[in-house]
Amino acid sequence: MKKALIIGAGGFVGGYLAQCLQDEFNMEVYATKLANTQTQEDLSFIEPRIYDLDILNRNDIVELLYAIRPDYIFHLAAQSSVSEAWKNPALTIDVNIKGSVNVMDAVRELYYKPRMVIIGSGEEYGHIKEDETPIHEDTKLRPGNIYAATKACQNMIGSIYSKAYDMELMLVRAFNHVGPGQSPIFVVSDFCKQVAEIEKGIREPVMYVGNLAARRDFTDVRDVVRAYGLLALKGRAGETYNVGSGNAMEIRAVLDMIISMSSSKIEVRVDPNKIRPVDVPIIEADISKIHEETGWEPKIPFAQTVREILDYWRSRTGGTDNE
Ligand code: A2R
Repeated sequence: MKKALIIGAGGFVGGYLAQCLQDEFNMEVYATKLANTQTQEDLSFIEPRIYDLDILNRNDIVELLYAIRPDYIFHLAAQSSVSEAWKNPALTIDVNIKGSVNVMDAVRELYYKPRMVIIGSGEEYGHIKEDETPIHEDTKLRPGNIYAATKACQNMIGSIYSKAYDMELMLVRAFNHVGPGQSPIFVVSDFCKQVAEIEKGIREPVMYVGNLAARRDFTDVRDVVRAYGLLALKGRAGETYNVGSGNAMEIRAVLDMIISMSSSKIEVRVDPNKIRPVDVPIIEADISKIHEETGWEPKIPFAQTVREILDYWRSRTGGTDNE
């Protein structure tokens, strides 16, 4: 059985990826998380193969790689929030750039060549011109925020490591992924949580929203992790692959869909705190490259994902049920 190591599995995507690699790709899954933090998804099904690891400590990465000797490595560890990156740019640069270099460099030191998938972001493209949509992997990068700049840098260094050291690194630009369990700092989860709280009567029937005109490309996290597995098996070294739905949705339409799934009467109000300093009007992926090379395409309809996220928050929200 092939061994897969997920670095940074304590977050939203890690649990889904672990489940997918085990069930759909028949791999023995190992995972790392930050010490003293609760994992967001239940990882108990891979116990005891869960290790504490801070990617800022290069030597700890080397030690762990020698102990496990994984065939595949999935690098998810990151400061993954755009808004947090505005508040804490230095930490974001440390984790997303220095930390990622530590991981690549530790892998370079191994006596064999594991295949590694490094997760970047659709945000790397930044200020996209209208005639560049949907965005192909070769489009010029114009990152519009700190998080995006760190992920663009990770991608460039990954591409250099792959060529310079003949490493099997596949570089992903993941567009917005959503699903049950995602933190409410992300827009779809935020909206669904607010609706669930309104339904239970623990919040006034008003939704607080940011910029509703932005258009984003949303994919169910379970489709996203399947793409990562396929790239580990079939991706070409040094290549960058978009992973998204190929379909940008206006945030206003997402909000309307979520509100239409509730019987509560809800007013919408703009909260200036939810508007980011710089926003990118449209982000939509061209997913033809990953489709042609691995056969991947998203399968789960967006409305199904939204309903599951809404039900997730309904099941976790207390109060008087008004529905
Ligand atoms: O900050 P925490 O406690 O949530 O931990 C995050 C972890 N992490 C680290 N792991 C090792 N060493 C570090 N210095 C370090 N700093 C943070 O990486 C978290 O458990 C994990 C990333 O998970 P999420 O933030 O939930 O991101 P998600 O949604 O799972 O996305 C995975 C990847 C990331 O590279 C995103 O930037 C990309 O997909 O979209």
